[in-house]
Amino acid sequence: MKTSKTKVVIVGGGPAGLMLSHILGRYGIDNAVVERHSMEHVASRIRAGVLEYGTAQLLKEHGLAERMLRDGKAKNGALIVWENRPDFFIDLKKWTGKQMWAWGQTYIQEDLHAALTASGAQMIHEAADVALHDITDDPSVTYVKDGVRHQLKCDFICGCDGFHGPSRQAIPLDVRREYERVYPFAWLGIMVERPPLENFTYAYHSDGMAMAAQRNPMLSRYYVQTPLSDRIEDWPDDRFWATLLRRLPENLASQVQTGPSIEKSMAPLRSFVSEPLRWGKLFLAGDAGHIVPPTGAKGLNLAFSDVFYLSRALRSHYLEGSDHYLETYSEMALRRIWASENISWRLTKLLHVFPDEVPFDQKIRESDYDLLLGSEPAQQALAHEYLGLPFEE
Ligand code: RFL
Ligand code: PHB
Repeated sequence: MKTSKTKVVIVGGGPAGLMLSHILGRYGIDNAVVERHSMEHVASRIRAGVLEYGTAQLLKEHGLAERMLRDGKAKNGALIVWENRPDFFIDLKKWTGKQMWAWGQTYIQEDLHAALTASGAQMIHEAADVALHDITDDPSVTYVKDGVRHQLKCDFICGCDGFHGPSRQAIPLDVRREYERVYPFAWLGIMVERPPLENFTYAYHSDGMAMAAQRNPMLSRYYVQTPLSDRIEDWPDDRFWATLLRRLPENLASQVQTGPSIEKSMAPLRSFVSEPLRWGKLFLAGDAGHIVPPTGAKGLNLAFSDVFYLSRALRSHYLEGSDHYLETYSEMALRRIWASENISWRLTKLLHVFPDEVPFDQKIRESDYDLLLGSEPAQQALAHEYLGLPFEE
């Protein structure tokens, strides 16, 4: 076994892991990223497309916003459309004075990889059998690369290895509390090389939700709610487009430019939080500690706010000799996480048809929407929640 030492081992090289490595590198804190897949595999996963104001600020602050500012699009909010009811715009600009950004997770991943490569950061891709050891005392991470077993000794382990990674599982069951809601439907998403609709648009329809998203002037992303039991093979492009167009109001359906999908994927919806986010010298960040359904566009943004809190805590520890932020990391990050869980759950409930619902549920849903249409305080509250809470001091 080959043994080496660093200060912080980051398990997982998704957006949370690479962003954490990038920021720690800028603070001069030695770290290594250990990722199971190849960079190409990680970068090919099509996911988020909406960046909160705070996420965009974090990218700017750390020299990663050049491409977003050039090729991304600042947006004033998102649109909700509703079968037989007026449209509603979640007006971030009006109620918060701030904007969000249309910018893809895959581009951020590419820029992070390029920045880390340029700075000579330690990124170990295609690492097999990654395991965490001795977390409360003398932590280390082992892995196998090209048939050779390695051990990385460290001061801290940051678990940024997503929902299925080993980090959360390393926290004993009698310490870990998990809160979960699994939804009885999925989102089927497609990517198409056609100009998008002007607005990110969530559509409520009695057949199920539909959504229009965007990546750039020639790349659109669309989603439809499907039963959990459906498979991608059940959804040839023709069926997808017919479903999407039926669920959108006529004025928007007529603007959608259809075409052959270049990617198609299915995601079950889940709300999940694991508490606490720290155990001994292990800290969880991003999807490793929590999952939101995509309806609020919060997953990547939460991963980045965790990374903000965790990088500040490690900087304080190494550069200022204070452990205050390490001690409060879990509690502080969880406050923001639960706020995002809350809005993601409420938007999911508002916009989807649940297979087991009764007419009462539909009446409540319509009443929730009518409240939004008619109440400025409700509009203002939703705008603040969709924008995302500010990072805590
Ligand atoms: P990731 O991206 O899952 O990365 C975790 C990394 O850990 C690696 N890993 C391991 N490495 C070593 N050893 C092991 N044993 C390992 N096991 C796993 C994995 O290979 C992977 O590279 O987690 P991270 O970094 O926390 O980032 C989270 C975000 O990716 C996620 O929250 C968002 O994509 C969620 N999401 C959205 N978020 C937004 O903020 N705005 C959106 O508009 C948005 N849209 C979406 C979304 C997620 C979606 N899906 C597919 C779930 C739309 C969809 C459809
Ligand atoms: C996306 O751009 O893929 C996207 C945007 C907003 C959401 C979910 C997904 O709520």
